[in-house]
Amino acid sequence: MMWTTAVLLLLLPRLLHSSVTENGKLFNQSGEADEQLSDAPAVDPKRSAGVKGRDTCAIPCDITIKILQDEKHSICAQLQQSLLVFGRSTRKLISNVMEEQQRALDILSSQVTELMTKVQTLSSEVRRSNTEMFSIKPVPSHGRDCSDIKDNLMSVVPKIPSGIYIIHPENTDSSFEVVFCEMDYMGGGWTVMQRRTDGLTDFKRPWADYADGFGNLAGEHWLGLKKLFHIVNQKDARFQLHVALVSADDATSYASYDDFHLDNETEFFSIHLGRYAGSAGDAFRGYEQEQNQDTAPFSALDVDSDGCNPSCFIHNRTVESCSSLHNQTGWWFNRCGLANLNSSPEDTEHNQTPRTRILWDTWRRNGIPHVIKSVTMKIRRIVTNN
Ligand SMILES: [Ca+2]
Repeated sequence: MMWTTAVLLLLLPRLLHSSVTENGKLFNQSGEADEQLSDAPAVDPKRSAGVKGRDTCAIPCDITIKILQDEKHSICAQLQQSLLVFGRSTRKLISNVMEEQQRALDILSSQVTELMTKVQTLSSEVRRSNTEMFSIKPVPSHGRDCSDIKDNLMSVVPKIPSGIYIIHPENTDSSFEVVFCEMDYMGGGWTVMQRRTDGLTDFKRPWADYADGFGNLAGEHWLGLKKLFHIVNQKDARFQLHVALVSADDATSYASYDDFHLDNETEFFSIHLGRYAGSAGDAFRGYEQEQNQDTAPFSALDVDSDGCNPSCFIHNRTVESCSSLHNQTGWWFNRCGLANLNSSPEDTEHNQTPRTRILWDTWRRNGIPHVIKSVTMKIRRIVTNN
């Protein structure tokens, strides 16, 4: 390769200066005929200038021509040989470059293949995790209540979160209901029917609101008597009621009833309670028969079934409406009674009567009822043999 290039470099100036024609004439680059190299006798310009018309060749012209022709043929042969060598070298060079490029392409191709494999693996991983998510997503909307949702999800997810779920109780033609499910408290599966914590939700409501429900499911709310009726009156289902109380000084207590159901709206959603258990006392039944709120119908400010008809005498006061006495809230009043969990956590209006506050009279310390700052009422299915 190196010597070929050297020969070419030696020959190139000469080749560029002139080219050889078939008839033995030499042409310069512009194509003009060089008379000195024609078949005519060679003439030395200096000599011909002095001796005009005389043959001035030192060597006979035919010999000079022969030498030049030989030289020409030799140059042509060398040129052809050089071109051949150059061609072969060029082909080899190109071949080497192409082989190198091919190798680089092969490496790139294998890298692309490897990346594609990784992408496919990742895609299948994503598809698999999506499938797993979708497989549990519809389950929460196929429970009849929070206990049913818990039972359905238990085999699918290790920990069921508390939160807002869609339920569809049996024997209802209504649309799906939204409820808050407590899945952490005492084994979970609780459907929250009432929560009172900060007093930010107004519980001074008419009958229609207590029938349909109001408030914020994630915070303070009343689920609604109609929804509650549908949940607790499902076929082959029995529910327990749990009342969880927190006092102003952060003491906790509870009252539990092993059966809880309601009559329908024509019976004013009368409450029915089973056996009591707990630490807060049975305020629903109170100390005396006339304080017993079990089987009492629900009353509100505009629907009065409170047992004070026309009036009761309570704490040296004549009372016509227990709802009015209890901060215009709704409840299962019976001659007002000793329990009303819908009153306010705080006495925001500085009313001096304790009946404007959350009332659970049987939870006492040193004979004095606790000041209650928050309460949650929740229900859960009781496992039966039916
Ligand atoms: Ca009344």
